[in-house]
Amino acid sequence: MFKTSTKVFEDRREIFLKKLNGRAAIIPSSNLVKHHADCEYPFRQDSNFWYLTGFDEPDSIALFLSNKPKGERYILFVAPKDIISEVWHGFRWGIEGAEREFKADKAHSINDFKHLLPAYIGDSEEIVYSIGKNSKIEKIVLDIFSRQLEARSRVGIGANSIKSPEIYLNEMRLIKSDFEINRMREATKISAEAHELVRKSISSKHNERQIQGLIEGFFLEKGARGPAYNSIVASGDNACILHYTSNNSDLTDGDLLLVDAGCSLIDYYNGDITRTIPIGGKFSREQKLIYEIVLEAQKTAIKKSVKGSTSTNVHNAALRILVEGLREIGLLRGDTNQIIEQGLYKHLYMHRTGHWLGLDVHDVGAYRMGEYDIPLQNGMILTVEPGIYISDRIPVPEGQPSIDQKWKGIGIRIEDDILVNETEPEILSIGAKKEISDLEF
Ligand SMILES: [Mn+2]
Repeated sequence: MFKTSTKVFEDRREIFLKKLNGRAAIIPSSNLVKHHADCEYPFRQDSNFWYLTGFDEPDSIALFLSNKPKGERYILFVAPKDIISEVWHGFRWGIEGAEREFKADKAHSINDFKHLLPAYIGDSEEIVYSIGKNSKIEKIVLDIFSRQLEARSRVGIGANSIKSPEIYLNEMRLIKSDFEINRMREATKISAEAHELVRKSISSKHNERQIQGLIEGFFLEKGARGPAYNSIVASGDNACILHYTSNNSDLTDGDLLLVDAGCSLIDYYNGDITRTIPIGGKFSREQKLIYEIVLEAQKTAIKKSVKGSTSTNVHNAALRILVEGLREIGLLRGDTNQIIEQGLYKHLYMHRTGHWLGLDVHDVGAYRMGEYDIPLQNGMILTVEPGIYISDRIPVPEGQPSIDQKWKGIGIRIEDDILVNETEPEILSIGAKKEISDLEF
């Protein structure tokens, strides 16, 4: 039932059609996925389909015919109106709704896709379709493509290759428009407020699951769709498991609590924030030393998140501070450059410092083209999230100091969402406090 401004999507379709330059693009929606018995996971629309259509139903396909005149270029295949089915599963816009409300030049029933597609794409030189994502639609597309390929040798027209839509869409989605920046401000604001709620009420909570409930309940209360990804609520040593989502341990005074959580708005824009706070209100000496290193690494890396810099620069800036800090406290040994070049820090810091953020939490777009790093540009949004994770799960590399018991079980990550601007980087998640003086009570 949900519908947002149509203009935004019309503008995107115009740009996409121009980029297609004569090609025909087929972009399917997501489908419902079975959870158990006859229950499904909550529906999550395909980000590319959403980006171009704003249509929030499964069983749909958008067809873009860039070689056709205006008014015949945007075709939607949707689930037709069906009163009985709608009584069970909810409202559908149907064929008329797809044309009237979502501005399709022409809409059809999804059941007619197979029969109508050949005539629509018959005179396009190239098909644009993402292979490997939707086996049911893919079979139809490849069948029609191979038949046309065969006929092409006789009739002289028809597609002779398939190209990925990601080539065009990733580039578009990587640079956020003013509309998108506003939506990202909203997603990151709600996400930051949820982290503040945790900070302020941690002493009244007894286990990780209650913290998860607090955060995700807040997302819903604020009108978001829910969490953007499985919330990580990891106390003590659990924080050393990067994708810990069991969230079923009791909180212990003296431990740290790492929370990595963000909301997904109703139109799928996402926040992604991590904070690590002392459960009893006081950092131990060791926890504080590690926290200070990670915080300094993060602040330095954020400063590098400016126009003309690269995501590699951002990562390297954080990495250097982490390695130097760990050397100073005796958890790494040797020359900083050598430690970095030989990866001798990877038992303590084993991930990159950030990723693009947008409609996908790990948003689309290249970070480099082979050896060439993509320069940061205005309108890009990235996370900056260095961390240190001290456990004995990964063996200490040869020549590096063994880890004293007092450090073990400390896992710290600090993550903010950054908009690259003409001047200073804008910290979208600034509302979530991270100074030691704010976290202790
Ligand atoms: Mn992240």
